[in-house]
Amino acid sequence: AQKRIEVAQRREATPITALEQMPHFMRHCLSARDAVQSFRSTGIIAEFKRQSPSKGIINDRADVAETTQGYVRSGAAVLSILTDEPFFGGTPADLQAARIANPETPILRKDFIIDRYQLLEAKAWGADVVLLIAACLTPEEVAELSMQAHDLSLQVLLEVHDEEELERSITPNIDLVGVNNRNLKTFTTSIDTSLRLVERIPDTFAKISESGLHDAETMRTLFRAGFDGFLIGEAFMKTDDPAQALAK
Ligand code: IGP
Repeated sequence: AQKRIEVAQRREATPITALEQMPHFMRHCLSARDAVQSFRSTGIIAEFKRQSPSKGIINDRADVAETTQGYVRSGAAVLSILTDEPFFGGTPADLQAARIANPETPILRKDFIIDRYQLLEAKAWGADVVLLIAACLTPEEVAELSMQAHDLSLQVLLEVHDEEELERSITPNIDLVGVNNRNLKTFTTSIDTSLRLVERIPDTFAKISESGLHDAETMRTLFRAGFDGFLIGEAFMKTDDPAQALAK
């Protein structure tokens, strides 16, 4: 409900015709899916995240351009930029700054997407792929939004937490399926969620394990289980120098 109000306010300030005039709107999108699946890829989707509901402030000093360039230099395949302000302290300006700083890396708009207007924003700000969270959307909404995303040449990452969400939400217009290891009720993370669900994700989609990932050994386990990509935020952002964190 809060998102609905937020979207309505932004639509009031910036109508669709204005979004369509923005410089990145006509830009050719990069493939996040190819970036994680290609032979030499690290599969790492590195996230810029200042704060979260579960951890509070993680890092409120890091510069988005410097941090994301550091991620890319150290091998990130894709960047994930939070644009949700109320819960995660992200902004549209963060995404636009990351885009300008990293012209050749696919970027995920990380937000709670509930409306086609947000897809147009993602396109205008320079994103290549959007997150759709199964827990927040009906199967019909997932189908509709993913079709609209594809019409704009944006790829779609569908996030699921369990078998039920996966089975009800899967539609052909999805490119990547992410299993969130974080339990939304307790905020604890367990990679068992990923290991349990991976076999149920059809091979037509890239497979991403999300949240609570900290070490290379865990990523090797997930890779062997069939995952192509790993979404990592806090492990990088909580260090003194997030730009260097992935290199270590
Ligand atoms: C990153 P972590 O534990 O490495 O910081 O997790 C990412 O998976 C997490 O930020 C996330 C998220 C989300 C944030 C996953 N799904 C949906 C906001 C909305």
